[in-house]
Amino acid sequence: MRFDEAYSGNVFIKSHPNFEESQAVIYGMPMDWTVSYRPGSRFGPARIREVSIGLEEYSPYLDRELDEVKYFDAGDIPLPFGNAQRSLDMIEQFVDRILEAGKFPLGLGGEHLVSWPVMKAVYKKYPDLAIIHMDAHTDLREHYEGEPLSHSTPIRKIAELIGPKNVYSFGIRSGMKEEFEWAKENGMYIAKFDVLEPLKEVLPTLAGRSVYVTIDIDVLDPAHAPGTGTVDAGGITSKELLAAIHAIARSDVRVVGADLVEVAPVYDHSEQTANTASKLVREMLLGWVK
Ligand SMILES: [Mn+2]
Repeated sequence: MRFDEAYSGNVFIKSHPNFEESQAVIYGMPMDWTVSYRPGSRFGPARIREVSIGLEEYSPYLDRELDEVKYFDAGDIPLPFGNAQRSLDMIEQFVDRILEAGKFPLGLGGEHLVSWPVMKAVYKKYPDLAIIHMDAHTDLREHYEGEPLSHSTPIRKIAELIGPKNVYSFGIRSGMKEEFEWAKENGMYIAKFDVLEPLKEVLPTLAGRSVYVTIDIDVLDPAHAPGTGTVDAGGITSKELLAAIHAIARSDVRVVGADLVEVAPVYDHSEQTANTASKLVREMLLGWVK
């Protein structure tokens, strides 16, 4: 948790050395201790930073360069291994501090449960909040094998906090029958299988709203992002996910924070997942930090 001085270690390309002068803060949440399948996403944030050196600084999609956005890389939050509740509390306090300073939080996971305390913190500041969630999985379970702190529960938790009608999920292709039924009964929006076309329909209805965007890298097909814990066939292409980021950037919603989670380098033998993730982060910075 480094706010006051430039960090000389592994940082995202072109990070600004000064917290106070920055518009956005990149931070890692290296937690993977509640995953139901393969662990390893605790190493995601560091790998995304390392491969970011291979990025161009210019986005031909947005005609913008990284120099035009000031973002500070705060490093990884030093989370206590194995203690999910304390980790979540630390993440919430950390994000509170970023929001108090008036900056845009851009978090890197880590398993998807890390998004729950972030969204909670963002909701405290922006009561008109809506969530845009891109994922292969519903993440709407109440618990997993009796454990409510699980990476399959964060969307259920935020839906119960802010109201299910304020949560919009895209690209969903995996979950229990009961999760889909719960969403339907409670008026929560779920776009199955696709992201871009349904997103284009939803965005005008969210015009003027504060929106937090949480992206699970496994919304991508395993062919595009094999380096993740819970792969699921039948996903979207990286081209569609980039177009979705740009559609949000060009819409009238006010993006107030975002995260990208579940990159797990140990399964990422070609490094294509980390490289894709770092490009997604560049486009999120250039498109959403204004
Ligand atoms: Mn997922």
